[in-house]
Amino acid sequence: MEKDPSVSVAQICRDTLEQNWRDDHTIPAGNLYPHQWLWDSAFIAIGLRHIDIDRAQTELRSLLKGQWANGMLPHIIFAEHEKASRDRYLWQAWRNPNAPEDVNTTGMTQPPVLAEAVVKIGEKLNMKDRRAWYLDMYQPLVDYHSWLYRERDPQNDGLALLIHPWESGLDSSPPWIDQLHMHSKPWWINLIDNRLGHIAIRALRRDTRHVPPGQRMNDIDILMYMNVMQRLKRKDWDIERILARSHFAVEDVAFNSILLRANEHLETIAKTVGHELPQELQDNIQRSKGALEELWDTGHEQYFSRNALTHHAIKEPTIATLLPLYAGTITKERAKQLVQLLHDKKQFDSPYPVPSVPFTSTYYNHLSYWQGPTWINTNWLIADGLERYGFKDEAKRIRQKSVELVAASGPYEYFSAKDGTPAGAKNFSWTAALVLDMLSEHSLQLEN
Ligand code: 9WN
Repeated sequence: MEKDPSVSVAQICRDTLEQNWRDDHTIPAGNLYPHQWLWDSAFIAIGLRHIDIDRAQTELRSLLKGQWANGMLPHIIFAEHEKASRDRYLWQAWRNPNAPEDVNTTGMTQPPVLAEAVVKIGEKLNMKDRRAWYLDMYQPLVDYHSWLYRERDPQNDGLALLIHPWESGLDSSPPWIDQLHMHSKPWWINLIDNRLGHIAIRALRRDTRHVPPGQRMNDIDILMYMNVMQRLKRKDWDIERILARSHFAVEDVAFNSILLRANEHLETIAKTVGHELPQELQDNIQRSKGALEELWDTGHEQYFSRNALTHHAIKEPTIATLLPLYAGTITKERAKQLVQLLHDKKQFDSPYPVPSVPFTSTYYNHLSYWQGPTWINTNWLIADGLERYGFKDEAKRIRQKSVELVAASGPYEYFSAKDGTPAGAKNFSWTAALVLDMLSEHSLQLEN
């Protein structure tokens, strides 16, 4: 009998998740990412539910340990072992009175995929267990979404703002690099942008010890990211003080698309447990439903993130323009326009869709982090959105190609959209988890 190739894909994915499991959560990848990340855990739980539902629930419950008193879910919960002490100290979240006392976290968030993961797990449970599960997660989610609007939408325009590119999850995406160079370039950067300076920065970097430097952010950009982080820390992670004199805040298309979908899931959760969402949150959710339209650019016919303070569009095309498909709040007409971009060979159509920036972008580089390669999490989100808008063939192709990438090379962090070359971290958890989900949910003929 011919060997079914999917047997090994699914098994490799399960092995990766096993290998990266730590007590009550899954790290994204050994060496490079030794802590727990917020949106990683949500994606990971979506895959884990096919292997072990208790473990999937534990993965999400463990995120709540890091929740701040004001409702924020931090982007990282730091490992407690000795080797992680440098990272804990670098962030000093304890400077803010809202930070939890018994765990160490960062002072910023990441895309709110949590409600999606909660619902996806709920779908696997009988009604009694589902209600109990949703009840457990309901208040933390309400607190988190309320915080997002209270602290991150000070202008009440229905779009949450981000204060650091790491919050977007698409760290080195061009709009962020653009804003960084425009508004947050310290005077001393040019002085150290030379050979010796680079040698010094490289010696301090841990990531490039594990991944070829050309596949990560460049030395100067990463230093500038660290510099912004230090500035936020000096304001004790206090949003009022941060925004009082900042020019560096972005209303990010991808983040807000994810928030819109998460709101819908939160409404489902509330309905299932028979609770009314707080009135203020209901109003905010309502107001944000049409807000993505503010980010549509007629002329370029796509969505752009914008500077949250000036409201100027940041006209750097990226994969984020496709995420409103996932939000589900745009018109069918808009969805069709986005699908055209997906079919355009100069933009996003590629042998291994979907590249993180279009081929026409001046930033495009096939192996460079969020500036070209295909990532499985954005594929998962886009395919989910396409399917709900009725573009089933497009959704299927993206999933099929994602699985093929992992079948050929293993669950890497990202892949060249042109030739499938694997890049970034090996044995990357969300790649493994989401491919398992694609195999289990979408009869791709590769399931074992
Ligand atoms: C910083 C863990 C995280 C992902 C992000 C990805 C990358 C971190 C880094 O890894 O970011 O948060 O060190 O570059 O960009 O999306 O959550 O997998």
